[in-house]
Amino acid sequence: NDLDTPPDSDTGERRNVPIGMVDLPIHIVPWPQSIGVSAWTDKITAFHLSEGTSEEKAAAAKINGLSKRLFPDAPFPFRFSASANTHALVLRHDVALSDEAYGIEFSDDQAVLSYGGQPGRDYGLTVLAQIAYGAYVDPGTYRFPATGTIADSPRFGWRGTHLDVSRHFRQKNEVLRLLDILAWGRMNVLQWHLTDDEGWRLEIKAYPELTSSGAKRGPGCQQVGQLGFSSEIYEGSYSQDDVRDIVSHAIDLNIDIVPEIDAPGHSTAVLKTYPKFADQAEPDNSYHSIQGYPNNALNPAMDETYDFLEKVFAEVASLFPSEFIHIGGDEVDVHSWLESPKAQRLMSEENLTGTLELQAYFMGRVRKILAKHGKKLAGWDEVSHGGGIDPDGVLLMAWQKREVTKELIDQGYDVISTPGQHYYLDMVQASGWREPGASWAGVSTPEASYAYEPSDGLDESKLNQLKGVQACIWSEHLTDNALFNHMVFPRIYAVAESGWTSPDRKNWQRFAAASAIFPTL
Ligand code: TNX
Repeated sequence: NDLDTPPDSDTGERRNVPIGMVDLPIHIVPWPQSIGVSAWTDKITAFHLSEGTSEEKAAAAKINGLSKRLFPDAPFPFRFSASANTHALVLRHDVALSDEAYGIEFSDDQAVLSYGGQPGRDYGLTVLAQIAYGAYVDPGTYRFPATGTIADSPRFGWRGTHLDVSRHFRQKNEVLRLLDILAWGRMNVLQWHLTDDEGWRLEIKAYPELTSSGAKRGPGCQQVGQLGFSSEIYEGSYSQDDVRDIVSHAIDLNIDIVPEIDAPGHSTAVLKTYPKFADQAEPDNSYHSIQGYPNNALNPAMDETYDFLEKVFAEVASLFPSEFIHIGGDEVDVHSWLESPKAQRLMSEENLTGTLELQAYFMGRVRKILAKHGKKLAGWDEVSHGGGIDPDGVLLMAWQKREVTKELIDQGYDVISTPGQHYYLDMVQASGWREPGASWAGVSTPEASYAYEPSDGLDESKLNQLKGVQACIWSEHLTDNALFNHMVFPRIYAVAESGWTSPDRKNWQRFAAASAIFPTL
């Protein structure tokens, strides 16, 4: 008796619904791979952990904290309780389940939650909290399935969100809250876009001016460009202590933070802060990036470039425990190198036939720097241009259009699907002058984002190279939290559900109704 299927429309029969009550919804996002519920409990106020290890009790307290932080205004926050006389919750570690898998068996007086590892345990508890917040009856009471089963594990191992904090900065507490929001949707990666033309946001001890100067724009500051013309100084950055706090919160919530240092392009903040990293022979103003910044790329033929990156990546690698560091690689205006004698010399020494090949040469060298620190390279799809690099262990984000996913997979790369047309949360959601956002990739309605299937058109035999999906929060347009919320919800959870739930189990109406339990920033 699956809740996917509506009640029988001939008889209008509902499943064991108490007289006088409408059928209760179940809001779970993302929707489980298997769920069947046939009866509901009477009102209950909390789950009592009747048995459990100290880790299990701590996990329940953690999910209490998560839902309390997400919904501070809920008058009676749902909780897992230590006191007796409530519905019992039994936790069971099950070695047969994978790390992220969990299952729940509901019966009249208890629920048994089996889990593979810490993520599965936390996901199961989160799902119970979601059921409570979705089936809120009257102040302080909830109903739960009294007979039913959930068996669940994710479709993809990478269910990511990318956050651009360069164009518009997000305070530390907002980043912490975004991690809570991801955890609520069982997402497990934050790609943190820490640097761009408009500001460098991460403290680097070897180059303190990157933040003391490179994180500022406005009157009297160096950076100019599309966001550089405000009448006040705009600034913001994270100290390394801030980062440690954020990383530890993420680990607690089973989220991997993948830092992104965007190179060689999108580097105005670096080049204006440290003019010595710019090739003085390049013309000042002849070439512009797509966002209008003149010559904003680090020069791949200068030793200074690699010295700089060595020191930066050494610090980044020590701050973030992630397997990958994302090095950007997008939208490089390679033409400025045409006028650099150093670049020309290197190209002839290395037999490089063009500037895109020079870009690929740069990627290969950066990859070696990362490897020294035990990190693998992730980048945008342009890392594959100009001949690309050896795809072994390289993860690329396919952003430009759907076909790119297939092209990269055919070249041997592991790929995350993040198409601008569907997964860029800065795209407008409707046409019309009042709808905020960018539109270079078209209109991206929440329903279209939800419907996008990342594996369409891929060879069956290569599906294992599609590692997951990612929502991208580019922030040129996100000037305040109201805009952030308007653009991010519900599309972020549309991507979360595509990352978790099998395509045949998705249902837009059911998903849209669950927005009653979506938080905001
Ligand atoms: C393209 S996607 C960019 C970003 C912009 C975004 C705006 C990508 C790798 N680069 O620099 O913020 O479009 O939608």
